[in-house]
Amino acid sequence: TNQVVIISGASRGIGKAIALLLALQGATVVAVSRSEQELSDLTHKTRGLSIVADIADEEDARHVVAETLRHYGRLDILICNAGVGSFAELEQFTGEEWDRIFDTNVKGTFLLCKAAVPHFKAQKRGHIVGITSDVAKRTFSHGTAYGASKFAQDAVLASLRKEVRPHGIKVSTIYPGLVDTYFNDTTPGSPEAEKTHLRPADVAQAVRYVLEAPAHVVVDELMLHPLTQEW
Ligand code: NJP
Repeated sequence: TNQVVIISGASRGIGKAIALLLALQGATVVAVSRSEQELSDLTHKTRGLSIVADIADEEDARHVVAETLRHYGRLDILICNAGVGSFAELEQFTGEEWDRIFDTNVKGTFLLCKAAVPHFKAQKRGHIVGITSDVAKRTFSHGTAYGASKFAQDAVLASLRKEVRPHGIKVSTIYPGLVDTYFNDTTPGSPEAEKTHLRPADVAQAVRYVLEAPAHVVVDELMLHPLTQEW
């Protein structure tokens, strides 16, 4: 269908796979990230709109929603996917790195939702999909900053779900295990990762599933793992 969907972190990895799948299905994709070149390569394929923005910046986040509405006159779906992570023992972490992770994963999700929700409320309809992580539900060593940010991002989305349900707005949270992307400066496509990780397209299929639920159904949570992953 011709639904208009904003996808943060669409320049690569999971966000890009979501953008390609939804565009293939007829959605109008608004791709958001900080890197212009990758976005324009993608927009070439999706024939949608790309907006260069840092979702941790309030003005940028507002601009993403305003520009989408100005360009298409509608917004149906917001996918909060952009995220960053790095992993180390607690005492190795700097305060700056902590802030970078929380600003992107937690504040970025909050700011995009804050920008989109008034529009969704006015039309009494809308769907927010958050890509969090299975580590929003478990702890692991070297994950003090990233794990805590994903618990917090999950709590933002879970609170919001209760807040906006009376307005006809759905909030779905997806919890993937390991995914073969550029996350944490890795390079996808190794034969090893093929055995141990989900592909970005697997997560995109999960997004498609939650979006295809009938109007009276909301998929609150969906967790998926590679069969090989012990968690
Ligand atoms: O990572 P990657 P993934 N403003 O690095 C963008 C979660 N997750 O696809 O801005 C706007 O390939 C960045 O673009 P750029 C993870 O926590 C992953 O794996 O140009 N955009 C790029 O498009 C995250 O929430 C795994 O640098 C910003 C994208 O985000 C989500 O999946 C496991 C931005 C990141 O692409 C997607 O990550 C899991 C900003 N401030 C959950 N900062 C996994 N990979 O194993 C970054 O459980 N971006």
